[in-house]
Amino acid sequence: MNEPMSPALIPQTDLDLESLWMPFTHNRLFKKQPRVVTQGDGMHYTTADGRRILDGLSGLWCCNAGHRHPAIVEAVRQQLDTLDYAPPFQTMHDRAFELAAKLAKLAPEGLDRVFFSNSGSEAVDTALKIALAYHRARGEGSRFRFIGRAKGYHGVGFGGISVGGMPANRKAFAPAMMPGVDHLPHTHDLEQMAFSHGMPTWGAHLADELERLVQLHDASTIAAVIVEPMQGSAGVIVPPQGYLQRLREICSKHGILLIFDEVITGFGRLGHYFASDRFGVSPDIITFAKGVNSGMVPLGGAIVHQKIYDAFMTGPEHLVEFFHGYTYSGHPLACAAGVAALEVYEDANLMARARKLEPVLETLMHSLRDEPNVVDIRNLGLAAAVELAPRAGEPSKRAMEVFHYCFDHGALVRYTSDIIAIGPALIASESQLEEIVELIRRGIRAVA
Ligand code: PXG
Ligand code: PLP
Repeated sequence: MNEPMSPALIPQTDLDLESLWMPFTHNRLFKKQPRVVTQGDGMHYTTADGRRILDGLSGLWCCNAGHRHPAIVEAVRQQLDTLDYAPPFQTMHDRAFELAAKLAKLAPEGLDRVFFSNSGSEAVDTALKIALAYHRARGEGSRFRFIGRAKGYHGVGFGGISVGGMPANRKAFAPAMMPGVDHLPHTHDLEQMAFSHGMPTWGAHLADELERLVQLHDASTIAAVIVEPMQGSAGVIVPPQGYLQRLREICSKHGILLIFDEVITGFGRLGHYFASDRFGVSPDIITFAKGVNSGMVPLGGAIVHQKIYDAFMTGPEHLVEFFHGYTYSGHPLACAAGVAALEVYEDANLMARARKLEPVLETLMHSLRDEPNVVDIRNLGLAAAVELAPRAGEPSKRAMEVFHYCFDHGALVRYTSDIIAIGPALIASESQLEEIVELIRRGIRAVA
């Protein structure tokens, strides 16, 4: 383990920090105590002041093969030497076809048409638009509603924050919320499921709320239900056993599309290429991003069931079927990285590795149970969280201090409200998992 250094160490840097408006960051406090990273290698970052930081979060849930994996780096380098960019509207390049074919092969049966975006937020926008246009193409244009879920995170586009269930992400934009959106309740209940190992046994009945919303709005007005199979951003909220199956049954019964937002859960986070495989539940659309190319170049997209694609493929052949797309839909560098990353996952057997590490991480995380202020511990795959009681009058401060402690002492974790979350890369060693959890333990003790 790294030797502890003095807390709140301010990295020595001559960078001008003022011009950059940082996303989802307390900009003023950050600029007083900057954490600036200049290099990444495998499981580690190096900071501007030369410290090694063990990455407990795969960057931001994305560098699933670790940093600068040589095979992915080489693929991007070769792509740069071959083709920089080609327009995706009315022209296309070879790498996008290659990656789409690979994804179609990996995705659950029937989901075999891929639309590329550059991020998870754009993937969600794409999926919502596909759902609306699909129903319209089939003469069911009355289906305009979306059902999201409390605590859901679906990126930051107007569509994504509307179906999302994070009050803070919606508050300032309330007048611009998409109309016709309702939400399922979330599945997190400290009294019923605190300290569950893996999937909680309580809570499948919460899916029946969907039946109530269908009765309320009438099935003929509902286009799609969108959920993260496991909620990531809200702090690793694991679905109750049987819950996703029930959502699937109710959607199928009423002709409602089911969208799994797998931006975090895809590509190994749960020990499989898709959470759908892990849970044995197939949605109609999967959104992905992040781990698809191990975070090397921005890339996202939607994988849709062939029946959906086919519904668009009507009318004169010379007319555009779907009025949607991005300048960088399937950028060559991003796709080259994607093809290489999928090969790395396969060749190094990283899905199996994640499954093997899961019980190790589970045991380590649950060993934090008796530490001060711990009110819940959750885990599934290579994702885990420890929830702390908030300090009176200072919500999220306790977890923020643990986060700072960990970074100052050599590990990157994530905090959201009073939850510390981790999502290490699939290449992590057991001793690295131990190191991360031990730093969290010391952090929790230090800020108690
Ligand atoms: N859907 C889901 C399920 C996500 O987790 C997005 C969409 C949006 O992706 P982009 O690429 O537009 O950021 C995400 C992103 C966190 C954290 O709280 C999670 C995400 C992003 C940043 C931080 O740990 N998820
Ligand atoms: N704004 C303007 C003025 C544009 O011309 C374009 C694309 O051509 C966009 C936004 C959308 O950009 P992107 O395709 O990168 O999402």
